[in-house]
Amino acid sequence: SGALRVVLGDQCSHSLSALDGLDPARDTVLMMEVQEECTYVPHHAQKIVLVLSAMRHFAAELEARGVRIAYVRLDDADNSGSFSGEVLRAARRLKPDAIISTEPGEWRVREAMRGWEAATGVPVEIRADTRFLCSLDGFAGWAKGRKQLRMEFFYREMRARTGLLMEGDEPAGGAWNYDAKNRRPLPRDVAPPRPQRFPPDAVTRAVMALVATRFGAHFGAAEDFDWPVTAADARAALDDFVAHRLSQFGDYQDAMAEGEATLFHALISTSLNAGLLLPGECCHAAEDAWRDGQAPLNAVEGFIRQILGWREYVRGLYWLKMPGYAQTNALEATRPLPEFYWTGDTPMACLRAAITQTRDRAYAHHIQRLMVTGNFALIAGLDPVAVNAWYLVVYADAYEWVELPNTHGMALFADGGVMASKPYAASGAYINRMSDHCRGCAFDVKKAVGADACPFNALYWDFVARHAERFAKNPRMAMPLMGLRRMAPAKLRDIRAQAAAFLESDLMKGYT
Ligand code: FAD
Ligand code: DLZ
Repeated sequence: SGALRVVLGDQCSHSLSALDGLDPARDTVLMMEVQEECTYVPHHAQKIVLVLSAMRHFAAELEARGVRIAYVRLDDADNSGSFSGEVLRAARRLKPDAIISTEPGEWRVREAMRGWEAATGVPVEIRADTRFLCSLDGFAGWAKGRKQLRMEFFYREMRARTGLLMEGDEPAGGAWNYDAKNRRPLPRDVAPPRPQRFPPDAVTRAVMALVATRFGAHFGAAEDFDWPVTAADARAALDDFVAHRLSQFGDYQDAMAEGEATLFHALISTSLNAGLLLPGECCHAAEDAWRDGQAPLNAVEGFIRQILGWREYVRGLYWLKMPGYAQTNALEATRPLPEFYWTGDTPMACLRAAITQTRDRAYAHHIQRLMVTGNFALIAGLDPVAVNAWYLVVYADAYEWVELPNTHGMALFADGGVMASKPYAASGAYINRMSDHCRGCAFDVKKAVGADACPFNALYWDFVARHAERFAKNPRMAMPLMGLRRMAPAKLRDIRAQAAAFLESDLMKGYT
């Protein structure tokens, strides 16, 4: 008997290390749809559709290449419901001489994987996930001895190491980072191009029906599914982005607009994280567009930084800091998640837009996640455990390795500054500058006090005042702290009373 090669739902890549050296005459690939993975958090219905449909398509591709597949469907009668249960069942049935897997993306699953050898009595080989551009050892080596793990320095090393956007030893164009150019709001006369659509095929429609029946109570609806589920479609999505949106990606990277869910973003995280696209492939496609004169350097550098920099960095940080990372609560935030995070039912226009769009499409772009839902959670002092769980549920691209550092570290500062050098706290003025949401909002963004005052304003100053001592020595907080000191005591008192009243109001009612 040959090896049992295990492929998980976010490992749908032909270059997966678990498939290296596969012998079609002897080996079997095991893929498992299991209840535990669908419910360890109640994922958005579209995320479950995405993963199960990608798995079914990938299994069919492997089969077409002559690979023997043991595929367990969610509704198979004997399905035990968990990875460990299914590996055991397959080992008993197929009697492999080895089990070969690729390290999983989540701590939880790695812990389970460690038990497979003892449970089955078969040697288990766990291979590194070579789809990432930085190995876990490489990241640990970079981090060793550093006081601060700033993404920017990691990114520069990755540029030099990969040669992406390099001219000899120098960064292309003479600078590493063009972020200062990437902060424009969307002008009224600029209409972002509609992204390519991916209507579900018969395989996906069958999964949609299964998910609607089994997980009908989960957030979001399976019916509106429109994500790539094969490598070919994922590549088409990348090509569509490079051809039609990349050139303006940089300019409007931080913009938000009412009714515009995707702007100039790439919409490739769902494919990258499921293994349908590889990070190197995305970076090279963008670099080629710049070298061919199709996109400016600020756009291409901005895009490559997200993938080569941020994506690799958060993964390295996750594995470096887990399992303790998820437990920290540096700002001692304890407030329950308000119900409107699940319903979108709030008079605050920016939050309503971000949350209803998240429910409808399992997607929001980075600035919505960071500066609207994330910023609100930060300044209102929402409990990081509840907020992390929300982000893991609601996005089709959410896996803990990428969701947790972004939420816990970047958005909530709950890691006390491991990831971000200052909290991303902002008042309504930021949202007003970067979007048109405030125009149609029930609240007045210019006011901090009064019945119609924008809640972000009072919450922001309340946050700064609450944590003034903690941030007194942080140079990046000097400006807001100076603003606080200059504020008349009576005004600050009114603002903090406004924040306290808002936090106790019906608008903040917790989920029951
Ligand atoms: P684009 O804006 O077009 O960017 C291109 C690609 O760069 C993305 O597809 C993604 O792969 C990568 N990227 C960009 N920013 C980041 C980042 N900060 N970390 C890692 N990769 C990045 N991303 C996820 O993939 N899964 C998550 O669960 C997730 N949770 C987040 C939670 C919060 C609170 C925040 C602030 C960000 C989160 N992100 C997450 C990062 C980012 O918001 C998404 O990757 C991005 O919005 C995906 O849309 P896009 O493909 O259109 O990205
Ligand atoms: C997210 C997900 C879901 C919903 N279902 C499955 C599944 O049934 N089978 C599977 O192999 N993977 C699934 N996944 C993805 C896994 O949760 C993911 O592989 C682990 O979290 C490790 O990153």
